[in-house]
Amino acid sequence: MRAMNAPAPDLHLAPRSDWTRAQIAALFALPFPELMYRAQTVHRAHFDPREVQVSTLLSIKTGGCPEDCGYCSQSASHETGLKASKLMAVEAVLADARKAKEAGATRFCMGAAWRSPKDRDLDSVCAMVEGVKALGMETCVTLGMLTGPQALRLKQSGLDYYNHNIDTSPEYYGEVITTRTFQDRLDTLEQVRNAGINVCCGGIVGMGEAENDRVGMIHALATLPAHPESVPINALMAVKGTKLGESKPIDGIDFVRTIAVARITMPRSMVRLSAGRESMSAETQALCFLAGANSIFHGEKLLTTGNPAAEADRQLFTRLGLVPMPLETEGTAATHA
Ligand code: SAM
Ligand code: DTB
Ligand code: SF4
Repeated sequence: MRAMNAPAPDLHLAPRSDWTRAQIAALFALPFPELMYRAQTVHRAHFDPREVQVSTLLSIKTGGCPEDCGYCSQSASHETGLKASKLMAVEAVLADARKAKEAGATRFCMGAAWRSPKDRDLDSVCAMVEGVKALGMETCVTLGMLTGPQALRLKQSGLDYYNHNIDTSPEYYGEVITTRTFQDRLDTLEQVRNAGINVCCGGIVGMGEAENDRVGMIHALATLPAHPESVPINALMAVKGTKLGESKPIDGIDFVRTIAVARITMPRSMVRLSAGRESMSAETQALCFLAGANSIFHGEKLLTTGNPAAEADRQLFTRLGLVPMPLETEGTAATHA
């Protein structure tokens, strides 16, 4: 065993896209102290470990989705008791964005339960993006599959980020979703990247996947032609009535390991501790930040499910000595070398 204060071998502080599955599996298998040490070393090479970027989510079009994603409360294939609604009016969205800004968010993320947007709907979404930008916030939308021209329209309206998750490993994907393929996801990600929009892409753990699927998921993300600027790691919100509604919660340490491996393999990306914080202890969240997570969703609702109360997050930041990441610092590390 090397001396405790010797530098860890095999640490790649600069981004690389040639990770092998074996290398990623080896990271998952590291003794926890070693994994955390490496994740922190990488994190501190690129970020101030006290800073956490704060985003707020809003569901601008809820429910009635034709896709059959096994985890999702909004799929028309599931009886979850969720009330479907039409696309919100632009002014109502901007009112929510203003509140999010007042509550400290620097990015406003708007989600729609679509397989893909209709061009008419995109007019409204572009107006929302323009309005949120005018408030001085960063913008993110997640609308399902996009064509190249749709991605370009969003870029022209000032969109900063597009969220489109690969969700799980290529092999497990078909167990979770049957109405689209893993390749469909990669195709949209390519359109987003080609349009010059920052990519927000991650996945969900706790869907009954094996550790090898977590390896495959991180491998798929870390070997994209460019790393996503933002990598959300979600713990499944098990919603009654969905195919995965009875799933057993993921073990906290396994969740932290996934965050740490994302941090090590995608050194300059923002790693977001996403869905699942509501039922996580302050201690588990603290471990996630120590493992290199540096972004959260703030606000009492995600899209349709719960998130910690504003006061709980305020206390968490105070207890841990964390500070919201100023807008100016965002993106400085994520810019690809
Ligand atoms: N319909 C679009 C799509 O799927 O691309 C955008 C909205 S969809 C709700 C955005 C992402 O939220 C999904 O890709 C998934 O990763 C995440 N998500 C949805 N339901 C979730 C749940 N119950 N628990 C954790 N993450 C979830
Ligand atoms: C992401 O990766 N997580 C967010 C955001 N991108 C759109 C969504 C989480 C949704 C959790 C379930 C819900 O609230 O419906
Ligand atoms: Fe529809 Fe998105 Fe939910 Fe899948 S995750 S059912 S595409 S809203």
